[in-house]
Amino acid sequence: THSFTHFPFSRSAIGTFFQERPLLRNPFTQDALLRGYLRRHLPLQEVQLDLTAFGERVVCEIDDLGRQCEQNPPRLQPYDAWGHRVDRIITCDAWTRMKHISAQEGLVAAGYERRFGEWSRVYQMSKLYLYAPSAGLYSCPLAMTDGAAKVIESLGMPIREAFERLTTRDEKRFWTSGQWMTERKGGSDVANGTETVAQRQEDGSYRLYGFKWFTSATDADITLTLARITDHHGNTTPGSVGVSLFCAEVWDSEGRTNGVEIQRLKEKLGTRQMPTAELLLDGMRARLLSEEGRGVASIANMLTLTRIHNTVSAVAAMRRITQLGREYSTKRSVFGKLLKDHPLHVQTLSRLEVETRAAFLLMMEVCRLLGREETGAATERDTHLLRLLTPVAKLYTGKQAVAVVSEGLECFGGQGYIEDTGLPALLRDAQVLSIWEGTTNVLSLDVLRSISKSSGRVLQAFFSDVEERLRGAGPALLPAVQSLHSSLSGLAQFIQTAESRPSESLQLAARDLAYSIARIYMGALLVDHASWEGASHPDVYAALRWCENDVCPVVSGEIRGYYSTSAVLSDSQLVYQGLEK
Ligand code: UCC
Ligand code: FAD
Repeated sequence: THSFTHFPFSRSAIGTFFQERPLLRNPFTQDALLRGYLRRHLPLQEVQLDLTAFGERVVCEIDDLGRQCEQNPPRLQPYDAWGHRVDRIITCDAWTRMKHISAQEGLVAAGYERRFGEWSRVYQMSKLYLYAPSAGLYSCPLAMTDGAAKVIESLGMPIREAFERLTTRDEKRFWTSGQWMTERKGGSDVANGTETVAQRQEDGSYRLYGFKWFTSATDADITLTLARITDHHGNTTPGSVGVSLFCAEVWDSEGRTNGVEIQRLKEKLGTRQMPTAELLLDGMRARLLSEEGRGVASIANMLTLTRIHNTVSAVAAMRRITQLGREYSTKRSVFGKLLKDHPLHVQTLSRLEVETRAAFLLMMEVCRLLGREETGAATERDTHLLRLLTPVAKLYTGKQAVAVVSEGLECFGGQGYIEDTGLPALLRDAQVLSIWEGTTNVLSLDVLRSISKSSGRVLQAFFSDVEERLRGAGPALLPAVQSLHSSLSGLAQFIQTAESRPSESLQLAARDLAYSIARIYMGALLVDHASWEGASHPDVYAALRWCENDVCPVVSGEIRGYYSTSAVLSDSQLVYQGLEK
């Protein structure tokens, strides 16, 4: 029964019912799996306290700054009032605050201070995982900054000051880096796409001339970029062997660009919080970082880091939408009861939760392996697994994030589609995660590359690691273990035939193979986590649920003939039917 002192709507134009909003609560204290994972692997009070405090800062300060970045996107001022080129990128104060906070909180530094030894990357990435969905895409420059620091470190610190600035906690000294690889001819095919040339100067530096088609967070202090060194006659070497890696400062102390004209800022579906520009390099002064012709191989270290960051952002987006979705279900009442009391709605959330948990454990495993590699603790198997799982995690979670966030938005009904709830931005920003840093197909081919370059040792590492993880499982997990064992043997059979396949057929199978590796490994990690003595019933349930899916799609693809020559023809006829010549 309702009692009104007057009729609803009589004095007010908008009625009396207002839906309570879903509150962002401390993303660390609310995250049972993250807490469980750290209890198991890094049970330090110091870590606990830092992440709790940081989670609080995300809620009370950072989330609002992230929204401000979305509402005040960057602008380009190409000229001053008198017609002089100024090439200024104007960003909002919140974006600058994000830079300061990132330094203070050591969001890059923690990876290099190595305070927690081989667990330092797990600690750093846990923090970034809490930060990313509220960061207004500041997670992007941090990814590239981390990648640049890694490259510089791995090349023996040729530019010590830059390394020190990229990894400092001092906000006044902190630098970020860009990663300019993509040109108009190709972002995936860098070896053929790179047209930028580098002319050697008398002092040993270079000047770069070319056009960079996508440069994100262009307000960065320095950048790593690729170019072809010209010989005395101005000629360059085509292909990958002609590409070298350079480092350049983007601005001088007066804020003028270093031989760069900013052509325009891109108008993007998402990631609107940060500038992404097209740049004409017109004599940009740069320093050669790699050996001549080793540019692609040398930037691979950066790609490893940025792909891991991409994975962290993808999983973080899934976790954010599931946290907000379940929160909302305790506040929204429909058909006479709260959403949380509608089992079908809870089943929907539960499916998202399983996806998020599997993705989380894969992300953490890659971070753990990275930390081990960087502290000399990695076994040969760890190194192979890191090489394999980096592209696998990036390609799988990038896609998964879009699906989970999209379903997650639906959990808010119409409100999920409303801009100023902040929810739609999560979906927009997730869509890029499968495109940049290597598209799904390009990374699937990178998985093949990692396998073939190691003469099968990468796969051996994978099989033995999965088997080891399944060995410790208790009886409650038996159906999951059986499903994974049968998938493993299906995968092994597929791989046995791989050597005799034409390369086109292998390429056709690459995506399904990468998905199979991802799903099997995620299953093994879920089983492993659920077998830990501190595991809970939901941990076991998540493992069982995950393994009920088809975790090895490459086997079903093979049975259906997806990778045969006739499939190539049929796919082509299907796709191009009706296309006018
Ligand atoms: O998109 C970008 C920035 C976005 C903003 C940052 C966001 C970060 C996340 C934030 C979250 C919010 S930057 C652009 C990213 N671009 C790409 O990822 C390029 C995609 N294309 C590829 O990945 C290709 O596979 C290439 C370009 C890396 C290689 O193609 P090729 O030319 O066919 O390569 P090759 O000839 O097979 O390889 C050349 C060398 C080989 O070494 P050597 O010469 O010793 O045999 C390869 O083994 O590079 C080595 N290599 C690798 N090494 C290639 N890929 C790798 C790898 N992944 N790891 C180790
Ligand atoms: P293409 O290579 O033309 O790909 C087109 C399609 O072909 C894709 O679906 C791809 O999967 C498929 N494909 C390509 N090769 C193969 C193959 N061999 N087999 C099967 N399929 C294939 N780049 C930078 O260097 N620095 C940046 O800071 C940066 N920021 C970005 C920001 C945003 C918002 C976006 C959207 C992009 C950014 N990029 C940046 C560029 C990005 O890395 C490239 O767009 C991406 O790598 C793909 O390259 P491409 O656009 O040339 O696509």
